Amino acid sequence: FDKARVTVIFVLGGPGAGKGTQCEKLVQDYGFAHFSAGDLLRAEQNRPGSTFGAMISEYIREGKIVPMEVTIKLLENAMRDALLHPPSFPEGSTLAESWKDGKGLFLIDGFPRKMDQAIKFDESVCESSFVLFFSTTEEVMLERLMERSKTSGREDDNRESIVKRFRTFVETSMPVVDYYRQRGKVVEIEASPPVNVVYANVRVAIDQRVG
Ligand code: UP5
Ligand code: MG
Repeated sequence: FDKARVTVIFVLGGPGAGKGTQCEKLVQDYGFAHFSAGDLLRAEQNRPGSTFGAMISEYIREGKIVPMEVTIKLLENAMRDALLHPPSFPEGSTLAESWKDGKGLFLIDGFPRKMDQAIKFDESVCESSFVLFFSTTEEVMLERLMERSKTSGREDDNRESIVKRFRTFVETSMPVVDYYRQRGKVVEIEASPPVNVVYANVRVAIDQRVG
């Protein structure tokens, strides 16, 4: 992707930290296209005719990272499609206009979460402007995910999978956050407070860096 035409913000944080919740709000208020790597993988898993369905399902239940080729391809396709057919946004989304000039604004949620993905995406797709990193405790995340499990239907919202997801996050995904932190790219947001308090801090970070 032409760096002048796309702005990419990576949204990272542990399982249940609130990445998806905060991204939804940013989509409404600013006019970002939001792509959750996990959502794209779940859609691919359920797509009739997909050759990856069983593999993805197995990885997600085990809390492991799906081989990067699959995830990067899904993200690239989604981004390309959004540039060709810009999403529509509510009246007043402050940055929505830029899509009309052929510019794309992307929130990439839950990716990259392994070093190989980070390096490959930066090299072959696009470098991110910065990383929004939501940090909170496992206690908070566990409580949120157990509550969500009552209605989410996600096959990884059970205690056994959640513990595995936490382990992968610490061992495999935190090194990615640290890698970007060393490059001065990480904006860390305390994610334990109520949604709107977290969001107020997110807005400050976005307003300072995008627009
Ligand atoms: N909630 C949110 N914010 C709250 C707040 N401030 N106060 C109180 N409650 C709050 O939120 C979780 C729940 O908490 C919701 O019920 C919400 O209302 C509440 P959500 O916004 O959904 O959190 P999020 O961080 O998005 O949690 P999610 O479960 O989606 O994170 P994961 O990172 O675990 O899941 P993801 O979908 O990104 O990935 C799933 C799996 O896909 C991975 O484990 C992996 O196996 C695979 N994957 C890959 O292989 N490669 C990738 O690149 C990406 C994923
Ligand atoms: Mg999510």
